[in-house]
Amino acid sequence: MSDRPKGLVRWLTTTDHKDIGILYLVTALFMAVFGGAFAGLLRAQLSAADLKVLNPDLYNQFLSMHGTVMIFFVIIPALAGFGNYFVPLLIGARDMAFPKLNALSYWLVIPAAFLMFGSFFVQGGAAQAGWTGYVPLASRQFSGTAGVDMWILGLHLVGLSSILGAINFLVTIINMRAPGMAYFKMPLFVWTWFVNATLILFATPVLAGALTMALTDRAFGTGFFRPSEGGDPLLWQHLFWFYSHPAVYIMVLPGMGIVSHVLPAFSSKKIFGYKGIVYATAAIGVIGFMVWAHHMFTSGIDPRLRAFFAFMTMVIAVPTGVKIFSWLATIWGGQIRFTTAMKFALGFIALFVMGGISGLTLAVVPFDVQVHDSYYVVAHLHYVLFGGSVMALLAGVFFWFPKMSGRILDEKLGNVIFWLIFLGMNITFLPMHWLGIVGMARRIYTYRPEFEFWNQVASFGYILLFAGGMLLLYNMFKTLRKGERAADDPWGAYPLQRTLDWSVSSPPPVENFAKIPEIA
Ligand code: HEM
Ligand SMILES: [Cu+2]
Repeated sequence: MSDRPKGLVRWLTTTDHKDIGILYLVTALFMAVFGGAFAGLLRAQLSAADLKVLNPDLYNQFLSMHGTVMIFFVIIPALAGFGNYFVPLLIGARDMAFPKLNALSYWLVIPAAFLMFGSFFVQGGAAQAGWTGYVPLASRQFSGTAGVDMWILGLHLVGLSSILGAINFLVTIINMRAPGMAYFKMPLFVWTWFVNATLILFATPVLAGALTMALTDRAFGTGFFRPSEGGDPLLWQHLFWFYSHPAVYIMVLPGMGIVSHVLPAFSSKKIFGYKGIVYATAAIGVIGFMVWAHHMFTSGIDPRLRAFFAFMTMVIAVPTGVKIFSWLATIWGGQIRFTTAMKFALGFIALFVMGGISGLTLAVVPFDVQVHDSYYVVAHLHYVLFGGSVMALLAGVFFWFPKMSGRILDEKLGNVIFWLIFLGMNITFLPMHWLGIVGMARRIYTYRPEFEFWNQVASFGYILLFAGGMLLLYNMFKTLRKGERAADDPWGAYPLQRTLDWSVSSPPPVENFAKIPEIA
């Protein structure tokens, strides 16, 4: 047990779910620095009309890579990091079901990242077809250089990583729960990963198939997406969004799980409506597969299909609403402690609700037709992804850092970080709703002068976000070196919640439990 290797060898050879969780999290943080820097370049170019910070080609490359990196290399791996670290702990297991497979899932991300970032240095540069890789833009005809091929292969690898990870999560959760932990006794973070892994298993292979078809169209002249060969570019959109809509839930469900631990812990109450949240999570998972064509309202699909997808998109607000009300009822009348984690969890609710409401407006076909491919969509997607996933992740960072490192992040700095990020996020993305409504197009490297004012505001917001991000990194380094030591249960969450993460030392020992706990 205690004879595991030290230093670099440990990290290169580890199969401990906690080490792998940390590897995922550190990788995601590292990628966030790049993804965030790309965003800074975009915002610099857009900080005034007719600037020449980036040329159009480079703008498109950074835009495509920013979206791809943030989604596939930041949010998804970070959630997998928390999942790897905490799912086994929370169900009272010693590790994931397949520890070596788990290590493989992590290590697949590294060559994928090399393919993505390496593509900037090949002839023609990185992919320019957006993170959605729409054909024919991503076809050989319009993107003939290697960038798109590397993008496809990189996504293949991260997709494989997620699929293997999902299998591991499912087998772990189904088979390795401690005696007495019935399904309806599982902590909510475990439930969200259970549903999430199922989503990944149904959705990600479809993406892999679509990517393979795009690759053979490009390399071997097949015609899946080429009308001249009897194919159809719309097929790409169907397959892509059949994955990517569920993917937005893949990116938010575990975040909701984190929030479902943080809110009760700092309200001194139990979560309100546990079973309702479980059913709502499952319902979101199912309905999430019936809404993908809301991304295709302007692509000429049958109006009756549009009506169906508009309706289903609105239906999904119901289980989401159930969760929001459960969270609000959880904090209602509680003794609230405004720790940094709690602030991020509350910020998550506020921003996610706003993203959800703009999503509802986009479900209204005539409105979507007006604002399609405008900044309104960019605003909406950032409220959901930044406001949803990233805020929840940051809540998780402040909540679980003591468990993982044995030290508590500086709360005074945490407060500043929260406000920089919360205000920065709103200052950056709120004005984009108005820009979109008045007609500023998405994915364009410059704009007409009348759009300048709100773009300047948005770019100013980036500076706040940047400062918040840097301060977070500083807080982590500082805390790791000489932060306050954490007790087993630094937040006093155990007596009421009884989740097993707080029942072991901080950080937990190898194999987590000296004796597998029995759940009463
Ligand atoms: C983890 C958080 C983030 C995620 C998941 C994310 C995701 C995305 C995605 C998918 C796109 C492509 C949008 C499109 O298809 O038109 C995009 C575009 C963009 N993002 Fe982000 N982003 C994040 C954070 C940020 C931040 C912090 C900023 C800057 C403050 C930012 C600024 C931009 C800009 C300027 C664009 C280009 C929009 C355009 O030209 O159409 N993003 N982001
Ligand atoms: Cu969608």
